[in-house]
Amino acid sequence: MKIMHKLSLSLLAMGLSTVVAAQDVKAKLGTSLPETHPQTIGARKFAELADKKSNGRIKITVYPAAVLGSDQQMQGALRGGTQEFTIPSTATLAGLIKEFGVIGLPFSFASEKQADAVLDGPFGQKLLAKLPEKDLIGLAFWENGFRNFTNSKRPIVKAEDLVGLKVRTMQNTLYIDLFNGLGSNAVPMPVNELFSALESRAVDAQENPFTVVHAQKFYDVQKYLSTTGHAYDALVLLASKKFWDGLTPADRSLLQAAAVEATAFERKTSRDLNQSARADLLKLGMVVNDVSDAERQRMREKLQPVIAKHQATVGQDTAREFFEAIAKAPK
Ligand code: EAX
Repeated sequence: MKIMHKLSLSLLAMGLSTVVAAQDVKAKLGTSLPETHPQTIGARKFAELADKKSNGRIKITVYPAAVLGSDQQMQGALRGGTQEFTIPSTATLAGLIKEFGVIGLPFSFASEKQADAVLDGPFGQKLLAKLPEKDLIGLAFWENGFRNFTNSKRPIVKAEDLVGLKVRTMQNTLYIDLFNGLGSNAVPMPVNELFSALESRAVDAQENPFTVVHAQKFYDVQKYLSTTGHAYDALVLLASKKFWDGLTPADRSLLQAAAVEATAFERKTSRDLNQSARADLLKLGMVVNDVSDAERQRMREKLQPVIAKHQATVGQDTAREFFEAIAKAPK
């Protein structure tokens, strides 16, 4: 009798341990920018929060600076289920889901506050809802920031100064048309190939927020920084749908809570660093000029055909909803 009693107790204990113990989760998160950029600083925060909220059960390892590949290669790895998270510019998603291209329409957002309101509101959530059909889960929009222009030839004081420059752009038809529309020669490439292209003068110019110029050390190969602020660039915290579907509902809620906290942290980090980066870039020897509102307006007017073309590309309904959301959002 005693043996049966012991056996039933051990079976019960095994059963309970199987029911109670949730699985350990291991995940890879790749970013395209260096340790010092908010994209990777935010990624480490997200991993730290997931670890803390799961009492060490969920381990997300962060691989910075395109160690796991370019933004678009990592999106492919998520879709294939061989990588779990990445945080690209939404512009690099537009080839996969055309509606994401609307965020980068030039001169759309007036402030980060307005961008937050639109991206965190119904319009942004509608965009994120399009990701699962491409085997991706969008957890949150993060910030890259307003994109400015750097080059090795001359200050960009007026629109005509862009004419003839070879400009690296993201691999996104809107950005290619944007700079060709201003008379430059657009050269699309992943950001992890950009420093050497600038150093070898394969390209004269690029455009990115101050934080990217600083984190990628573009000040070593670019003399002029001109504050065109021609587009706001959002990032998106992406998960692999194959990975996500394999999680328990409790772990999905835990990671969503970690994403909310990490989003607020990343946006604050981005804004703080963007302020200090401009002053640092001056100290690091860049010649910085503010492009006047009048000249930015002239660029916007010159770009009307490009903006009209890409409103059609993203879909007129999407474009209309986007501008309606902007009109309603606080500046
Ligand atoms: O993914 O490719 C770019 O210029 C982007 O700003 C950046 O890498 C974010």
